[in-house]
Amino acid sequence: MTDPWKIVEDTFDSRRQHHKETIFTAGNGFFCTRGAFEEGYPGDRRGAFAHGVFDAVPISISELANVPDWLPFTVLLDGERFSLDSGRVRRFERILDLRTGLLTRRVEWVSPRGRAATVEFERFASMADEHVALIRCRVTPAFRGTVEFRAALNGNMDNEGLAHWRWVAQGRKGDTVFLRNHTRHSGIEFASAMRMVVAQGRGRASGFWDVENSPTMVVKMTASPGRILEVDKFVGLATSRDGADPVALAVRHVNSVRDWASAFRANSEAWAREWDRTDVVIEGDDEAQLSVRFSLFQMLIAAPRHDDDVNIGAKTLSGFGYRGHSFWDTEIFMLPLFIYTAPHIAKNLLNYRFQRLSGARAKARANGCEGAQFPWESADTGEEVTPTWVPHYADRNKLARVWTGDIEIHVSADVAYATYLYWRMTGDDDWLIKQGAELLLDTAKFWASRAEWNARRGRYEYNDVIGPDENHEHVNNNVYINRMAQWNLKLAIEILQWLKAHAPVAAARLSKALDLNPRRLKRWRQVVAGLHCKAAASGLIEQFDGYFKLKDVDLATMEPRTKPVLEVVGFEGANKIQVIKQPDVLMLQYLLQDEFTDKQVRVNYEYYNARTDHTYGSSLGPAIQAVMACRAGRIDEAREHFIRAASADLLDVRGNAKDGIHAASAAGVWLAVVFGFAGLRVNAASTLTGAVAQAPGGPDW
Ligand code: IFM
Repeated sequence: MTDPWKIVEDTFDSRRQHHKETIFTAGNGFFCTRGAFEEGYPGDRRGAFAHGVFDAVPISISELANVPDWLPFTVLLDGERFSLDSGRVRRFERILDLRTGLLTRRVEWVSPRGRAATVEFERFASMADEHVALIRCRVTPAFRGTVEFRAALNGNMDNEGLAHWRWVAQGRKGDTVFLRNHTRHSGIEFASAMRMVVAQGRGRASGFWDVENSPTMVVKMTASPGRILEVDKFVGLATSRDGADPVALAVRHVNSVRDWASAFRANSEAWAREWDRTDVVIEGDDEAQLSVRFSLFQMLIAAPRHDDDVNIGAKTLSGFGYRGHSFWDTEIFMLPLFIYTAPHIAKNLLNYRFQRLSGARAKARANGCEGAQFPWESADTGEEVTPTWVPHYADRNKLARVWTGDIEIHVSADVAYATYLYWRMTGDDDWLIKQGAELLLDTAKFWASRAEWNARRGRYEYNDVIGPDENHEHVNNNVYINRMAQWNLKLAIEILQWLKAHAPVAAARLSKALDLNPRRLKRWRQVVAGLHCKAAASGLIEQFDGYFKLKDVDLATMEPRTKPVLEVVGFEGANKIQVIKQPDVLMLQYLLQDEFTDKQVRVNYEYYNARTDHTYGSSLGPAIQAVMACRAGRIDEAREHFIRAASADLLDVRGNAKDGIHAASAAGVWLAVVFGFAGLRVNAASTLTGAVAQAPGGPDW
């Protein structure tokens, strides 16, 4: 029977180790560590990432640096190193307890020379003190001899070949060993400190090996059959982002750990508070229950609770994928979860954007626009960090041009959407006045300046863009972009009115700072009225100009298939057919739900559902598709879409879970449950008075 709180693995398959490293990620919102083994395994992708610890990298500008490794813990049975790639594994079990974040591994092992023992590891990143992590190693020998435990901190880490760290110092302060490194370019310091404590059995000798960049503590014990030997490794982690002296901080935190039991109790209590706020209970379907909890767990360990200068990457802190960069995934998929369950986290994430307005302004300026154009991929500084070229999927020796950083412009409206949703749901006027309003007004300024007047057709347009569906590049008038831009502009006009009435000083300050003069506001109204957003009489909405003229391909004729349609037909081929990568028109209908009748949703759902690459297209798609299937009355299909989203990582549907958790999909699972199956409707998208939504020049659906 499935335990709805536990992810269980009962056999180790080295071919799946990278996938499982992602699944068994542990963390606490400050840092996360992939589920690599303490003692290592050939070819493992060891990785730990801490929020905000970026360093320079060619082409992609900045990436989260794989921080010094706190895991190393080796065990020697009579001098033979315990390792799953040698000797004989009689039994293997690994369990992640989602309730407390405890990761346990139990291996019955026989060494090449025949020493048998049960070796168990437990680890957790404390949710009570995010600068603390613990490992416990328990050995039950079936032989007489010695067991040696070696615990280390390892600064020799890289990002799959790219080295970010320089060794600075290491040493010992009493019982505590520390290691200090700093990033090569951004100059961020990372300090780790550890203590080793014998919890059961008596140490025969203990020592400290001052190995450069890998300080190691050693305990050697006498083994006799059935006598448990248990050693704990307590670790403190801190960066120069946390204080001027990260070593002192790391040492202070590790020294605050009294013992395993009390640290685990505090951790469990902190987790209980998280689950109180976030848990979703599904009765009668343990698999669905487990996958929802797994998704929520991944969100909770990635969420910055005490830092409002960082964002959550598209792969959380669980892998090397997308180099730790953040996308619209945060605002549209993850933020709703936090807005409704943990608004303090949502606020932190929105402040990250607020603090990067200058980067967004610089991007707009560089494109000849005004206001704030948020980057498609964002890292530490807020500048655009999308790579312009990446290795081609068909031939890694060739390069493919990436256009998203240039023309996937909808992210500015997505940030505005989340800003508004946060305010609308929390009523946090103070934040709106000090931060949110500027985000809403400056994104509107961008949209007004980016709009092009088409004199022949007598309308405003956004040309040469990419909408959420990235199968089609360089399109004109993507309806998601047009309508979200229009919504953003209308909202800004209303917010300014609201500010004038409720916070006149802020209204005056922002009007002056952003030059919101009458001429500019008149242009905003003109763009709103003149933007092209039309539907056919049937209610069907064309995704962009000319979409309906593209070749209509029956997806079934491409089966069986193991890769995205984009890779089957190539970049140019994808631009010529109607197959889409993820919801686009439906995404719009999902966000601005009040604007569409059930009939309009049904018509568009039927049309676009049949033309979406659900299995191998974007992982962002299935969850939203599930919500819209519910709205269209297609409950069986909704379940299929939901399962696709829920198994994206657990079953590694796309074969790339090794790169990290698909964060938007994980958060989307919650959206599918709450807004899809449970049918929660919140009229959050309609503006303040509703007046603007009905103003002349609104969409013509
Ligand atoms: O933001 C997404 C995009 O919508 C589809 N490609 C992957 C990105 C990161 O998850």
